[in-house]
Amino acid sequence: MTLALAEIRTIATTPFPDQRPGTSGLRKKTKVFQQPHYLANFVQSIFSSLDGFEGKTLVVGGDGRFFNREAIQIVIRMAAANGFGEILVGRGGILSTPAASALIRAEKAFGGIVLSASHNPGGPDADFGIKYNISNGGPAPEKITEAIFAHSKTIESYRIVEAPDVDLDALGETRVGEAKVRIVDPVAVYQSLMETLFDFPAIAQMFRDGFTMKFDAMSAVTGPYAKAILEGSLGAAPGSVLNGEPLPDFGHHHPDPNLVHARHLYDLAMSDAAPDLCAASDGDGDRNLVIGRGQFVTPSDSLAIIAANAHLAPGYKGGIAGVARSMPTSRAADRVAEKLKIGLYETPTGWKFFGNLLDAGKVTICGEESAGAGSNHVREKDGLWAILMWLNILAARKQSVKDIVRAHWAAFGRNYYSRHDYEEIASEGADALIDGLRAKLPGLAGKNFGALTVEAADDFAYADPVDGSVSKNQGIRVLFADGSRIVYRLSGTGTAGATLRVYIERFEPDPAKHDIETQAALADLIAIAGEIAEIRRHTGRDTPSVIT
Ligand code: G16
Repeated sequence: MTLALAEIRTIATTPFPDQRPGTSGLRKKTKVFQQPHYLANFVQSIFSSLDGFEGKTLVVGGDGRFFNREAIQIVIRMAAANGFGEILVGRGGILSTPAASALIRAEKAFGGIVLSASHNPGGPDADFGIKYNISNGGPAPEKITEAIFAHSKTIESYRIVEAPDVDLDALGETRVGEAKVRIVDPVAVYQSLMETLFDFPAIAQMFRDGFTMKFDAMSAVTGPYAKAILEGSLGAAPGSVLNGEPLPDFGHHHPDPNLVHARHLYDLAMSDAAPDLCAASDGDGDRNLVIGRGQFVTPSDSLAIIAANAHLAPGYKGGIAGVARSMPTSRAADRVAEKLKIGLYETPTGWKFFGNLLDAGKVTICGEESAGAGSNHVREKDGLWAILMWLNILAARKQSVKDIVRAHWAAFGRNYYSRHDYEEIASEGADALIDGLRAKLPGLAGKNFGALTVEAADDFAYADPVDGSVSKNQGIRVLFADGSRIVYRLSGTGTAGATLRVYIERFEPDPAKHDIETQAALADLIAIAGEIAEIRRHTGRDTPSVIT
């Protein structure tokens, strides 16, 4: 027996009952992950669900939040003990989610482990998370996440190498047990990929011509990427990147680039001092926020506008094969797909559902209402990619964000859209609300609510057109005869109680009616949404906690 093999220890453990991955991996309070064996049980359950990785490469990195470094040391030692041949780790334990996806693909790795709770706050009293990505660079599909959960319920032991901590800050190679551990630059591969997709010289020229922007990295993972690309390669003025240093507690902020947690950017964009573009990304770098001077762009509109203009970027100049959006995302993109005569796919919430469509070449661009957009360049949504795409479109069209959005609405109509979140409500009330809705579904069609008539109502189910797998119970849809829509679902990413999400949408073709304030434009539907689901009775809340 070699010395390395002798260092492998098998540790006895008992199952934790709560390790079922949600919308995007396992997310829990940090203190839950810090319990003895908790993280190790889940990591072993991942490895036990996989076949054929002996001697192959695993990519490991995270968003830099509290417990990131400790978790990475555990993952490295367990990956070595389980038989991976090489472990690639982003320097400092840093890899944004899209950069991890890019690295898995570029290195032809077997898969990757990303330590992140995304846009959830970080710190000892906040959240932590872990997810497994497969060899295409994308989140593990349900078949694998369910296998991981099954293993986690019966686990009796895990394997780990006895070894000192790896120096995560020194580029280069070392060994842990029999595995090679390579610490790599977390930015380089991602940056080169972006250079192949976008017209960097044209964007740089736009900055030289006086274009101004503020990008808020929210003290999370995108700081190093944004500084290298925006201020480095593209020549945005120094100071264009705000909060560019990843901090373990994200500077006590909530790294969610929405109108609540990035309110300061919205206020700046609406002020006299507004730069041409305000943008932000989230904890792990996969979400994006885009606000032009005087013009917020909803994620759903952003997806539609990107789809309509992607051909202006060199990486997409041949056109796009199709567009996919999550079911609750507005149907603005559908109108673009119709005009371009390309496929439009409606999937359940969760980026993992886009993987098969991208791999099969059915779609090029994907997006979600939850501030996510991306393309076939990786298999995750990608915050900086979306912002670079916008910069490319702005450089090519030589118009403002506001003019581009207005012109888009004039050409395609406007989908007024809003999401109302009721966060941290009691799980019993949330379940009762959804059960109550399901019970009402058969009787809703044909019912009138004010001037609106329900045309159809169902619980969304998705049959994957590539592998035929079926995912049921993916959100309650109430569809009205005028094309309006209300969707209800419970979030799969929260870590306390339940979060009810209500998605409300109304289509307005008339450009003369494109200037109504969103909540006012949706007021009748908002009231109907409360009435149908009896939101107040089930949640005890009069108003949502977050409106986006
Ligand atoms: C994750 C998923 C997204 C999903 C979002 C919201 O994003 O990757 O696909 O749309 O959560 O999910 P839910 O409505 O279930 O909370 P992220 O940025 O948190 O990884």
